[in-house]
Amino acid sequence: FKSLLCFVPLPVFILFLLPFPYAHQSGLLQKLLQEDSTYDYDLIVIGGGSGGLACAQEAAILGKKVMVLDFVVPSPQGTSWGLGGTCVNVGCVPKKLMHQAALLGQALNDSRKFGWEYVKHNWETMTEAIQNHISSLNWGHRLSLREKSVDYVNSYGEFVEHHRIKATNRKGQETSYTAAKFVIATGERPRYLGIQGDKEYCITSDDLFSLPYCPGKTLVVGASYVALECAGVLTGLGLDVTVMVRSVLLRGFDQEMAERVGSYMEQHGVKFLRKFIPVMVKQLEKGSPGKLKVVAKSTEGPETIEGVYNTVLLAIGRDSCTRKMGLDKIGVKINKKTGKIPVNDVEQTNVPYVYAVGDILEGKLELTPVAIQAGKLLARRLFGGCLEKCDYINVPTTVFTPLEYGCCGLSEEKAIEVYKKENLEVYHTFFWPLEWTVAGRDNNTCYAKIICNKFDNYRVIGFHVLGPNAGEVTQGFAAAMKCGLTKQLLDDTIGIHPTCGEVFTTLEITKSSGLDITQKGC
Ligand code: FAD
Ligand code: NA7
Repeated sequence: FKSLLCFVPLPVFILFLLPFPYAHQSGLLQKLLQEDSTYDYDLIVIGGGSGGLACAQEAAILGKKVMVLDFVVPSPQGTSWGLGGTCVNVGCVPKKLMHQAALLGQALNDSRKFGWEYVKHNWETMTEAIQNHISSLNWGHRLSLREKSVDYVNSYGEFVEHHRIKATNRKGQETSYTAAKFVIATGERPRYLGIQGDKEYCITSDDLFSLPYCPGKTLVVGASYVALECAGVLTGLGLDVTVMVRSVLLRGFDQEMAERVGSYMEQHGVKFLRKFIPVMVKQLEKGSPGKLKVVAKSTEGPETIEGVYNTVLLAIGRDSCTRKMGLDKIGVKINKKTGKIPVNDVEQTNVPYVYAVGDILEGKLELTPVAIQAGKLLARRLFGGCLEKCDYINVPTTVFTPLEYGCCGLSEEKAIEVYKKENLEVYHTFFWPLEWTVAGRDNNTCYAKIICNKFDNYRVIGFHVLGPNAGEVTQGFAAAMKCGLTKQLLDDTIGIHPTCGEVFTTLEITKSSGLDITQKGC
């Protein structure tokens, strides 16, 4: 029975047998049900991050016997952390708190115009406060699992045979557990360049937020959102920061917006080295921070350059944690190149009793709320009789660069690719937040853009905003887009004055008209 059950989920198998009275009379059905209950757990979740914790807790609320395994392999620099996964420990939470520290620096600058005196920043005070907050979140997660009777095991999970995993703890002790169903939610870890000196001397976002000393003059390698956010934070804290860009900024995002993000950063102190990649990192001096020499080569020709930095931060992408967990032993398919796991629309892998959520999914968004939603709904479908699937369309997100960029729906490039340029109308404008006027901050920098499908009642299919609190602004409009937001509905909405969000209720100028969008006043 066990080998059969590896390929056909039990409920489906039982349904299939129901019309056969023999199955019932002979006790076959009962045996199958007993087989299911002979596992240690109804569900084992591997990975205690955003997706895994959400799924495990929901399954426990629905009365199931659940275990979560979470284990952090220390970074090459030796950094490690507690329960909660990337977002809580080395992602969204410390990143947004450091972004806030940088914004406060900007506000302090502004405040001088309003009569306040300047104060200095202290890296250690900031990281200590942030790490204390993270510890409280780690503790909160443990408590929450205990309250819901979810067994939490701080061990590395690895499949050894069908329905069975081996859990290895920090001391190397191994225990084995079985479950009827498994959810893989192991997330990703930062990638390294594979050049001389990278693992020895470079740090990643895994190390930055708990770095015990101020990183000093920093080279950030990579140009995606993690790279630009980290570069923005460090510049905002007063450090000398250079970003080494291999090709474009924010690949996958609207490129007009990406360039606007970059040019604001450039105007506010971030240096960009475009079309270069590092080929060697050499230590010149030890220390906290020490001194590193970086040799880089052009992506367009034979030119090489050198630079000396205190810290080199790699943000060149993340690798899925799927290759060292015995997935081959039970036949779960992964994309050999990316390590991502393909799933169907109910987050089921090719092995029916094994599911996956979060960053490791192929072709899905890598965001905490997406992982949480997918994990929660998966548990409800598996154990609560619910049918709702995770909707991966029109997911809003925000890049927390010094000037925040929020978006929902399609980039202009993608919209043109899908709908063709002639079927679209793009409305846009610059805007000047009132708070920026007295502070003397740049006019004609904040920017709003919507992309509408002319042949679907001018439905808004892309929403983009570059400005203060873009995350807060975007969230509400994302809900409106879920409800089918059109240009007319935006025009019919009365704005809140004076805010940044109100700009979307008064958009008049189309991009195709070529009319001037610069602002003369607030
Ligand atoms: P994770 O949260 O990564 O959790 C996976 C857990 O599984 C980890 O604890 C890992 O150690 C553990 N694990 C791995 N393998 C095993 C194993 N074999 N056995 C046991 N445990 C294992 N998202 C946003 O929505 N907003 C943001 O602002 C944002 N900012 C980010 C900033 C940075 C710097 C980074 C790196 C990410 C950011 N993200 C943000 C993305 C967000 O953190 C991820 O999308 C989210 O954490 C994914 O959740 P997950 O459950 O897939 O995996
Ligand atoms: P991404 O989104 O995968 O982007 C990687 C960035 O690093 C991107 O700008 C790449 O440039 C650049 N890159 C990749 N390899 C190299 C090398 N070898 N040298 C120089 N630059 C390189 O990674 P992130 O870490 O920012 O984010 C990944 C996920 O983590 C994200 O979705 C969140 O969930 C958190 P390219 O454009 O390819 O030329």
